[in-house]
Amino acid sequence: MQSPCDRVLTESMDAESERALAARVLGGDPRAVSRAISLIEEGVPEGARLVSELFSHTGRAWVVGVTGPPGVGKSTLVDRVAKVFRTGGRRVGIVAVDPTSPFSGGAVLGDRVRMQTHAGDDGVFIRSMATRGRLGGLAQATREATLILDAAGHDVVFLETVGVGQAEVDITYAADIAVVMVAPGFGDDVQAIKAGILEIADVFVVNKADHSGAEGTVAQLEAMLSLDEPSHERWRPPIVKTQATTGDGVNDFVGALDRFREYAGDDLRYQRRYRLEVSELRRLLGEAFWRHVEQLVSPSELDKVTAQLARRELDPYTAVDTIMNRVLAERDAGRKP
Ligand SMILES: Nc1nc2c(ncn2[C@@H]2O[C@H](COP(=O)(O)OP(=O)(O)OP(=O)(O)O)[C@@H](O)[C@H]2O)c(=O)[nH]1
Ligand SMILES: [Mg+2]
Repeated sequence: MQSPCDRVLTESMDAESERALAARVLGGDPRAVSRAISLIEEGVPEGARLVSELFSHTGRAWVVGVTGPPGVGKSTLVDRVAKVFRTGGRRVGIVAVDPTSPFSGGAVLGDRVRMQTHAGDDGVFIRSMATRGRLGGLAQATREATLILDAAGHDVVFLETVGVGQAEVDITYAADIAVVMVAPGFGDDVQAIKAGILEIADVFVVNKADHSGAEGTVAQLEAMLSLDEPSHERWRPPIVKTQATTGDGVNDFVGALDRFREYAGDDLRYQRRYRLEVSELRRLLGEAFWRHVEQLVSPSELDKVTAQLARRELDPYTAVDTIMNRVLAERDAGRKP
């Protein structure tokens, strides 16, 4: 058994190793970055403390969200762009998210191939993340992984994610710029992703330009864009054609990113970050409140309320009021001397 003295010693050692890890992240050490992201994925308090410690060192990286259907060529394109940025001396972080697979098997395998492409280059950090069954948790983990890469001095961070426009998997909200990728031969994908797509895309990429039908896909997108009310006051999302496998069009794509960055300036970037922080704050407060509920209200009591809801003996709003009042009453009782 630990004596109180031992415990203090262990805690301070832990705090010390956490500080050491934070320092190594700030120094750009890839192994420390990897460890930090694992802590975040595991959802352990050390991860949260690390984010707290590093947060003031973030905000410099340019975060590029790349989203599109499976197999459209996201990873291939991001690798190409990473190479262009590396030539310019910029450090690149890549977070690939696979919300469809609970194990991220495919993504991990893909990453091995990608690691080889950038083997020996410490300026490129690649990491896959899986849902582990919690979609909300994924968005949080992705956002926090981005913060770690930012703190570690990556100039550009790519967030690669499958799917478009589904709020629950939409991690582009954590991005400074949202890229939507499509390709010919993906059936009705342009139609399928229509809902919500125009609001989020800053740049469209039509990849696999070598396939016949690329022009048709571009035309479809153009038609969609001209029909829609301009959601961006001055910025009309460009449509860039690429062939990621050969690198054709990649410089145009980089050019489009640069132009948007110039257009967005500090103002739009700030607005998006503000919007992100609003939802982050709500989410964290919600989680903190829920932890509070779990501490104060027993599982059997929560069960009882849930059963009442299921049997329609109670409505959800009254249920929330009841639990809120329980929490507030417990808090007040705790305050009494
Ligand atoms: N012909 C052709 N094939 C391409 C092109 N870009 C990518 N591919 C191929 O398409 C396949 C999928 O590419 P990825 O880059 O893995 O696609 P992804 O969107 O990252 O896929 P997921 O991560 O599984 O959603 C690979 O076999 C690529 O080589 C292209 O421009 N033309
Ligand atoms: Mg991929």
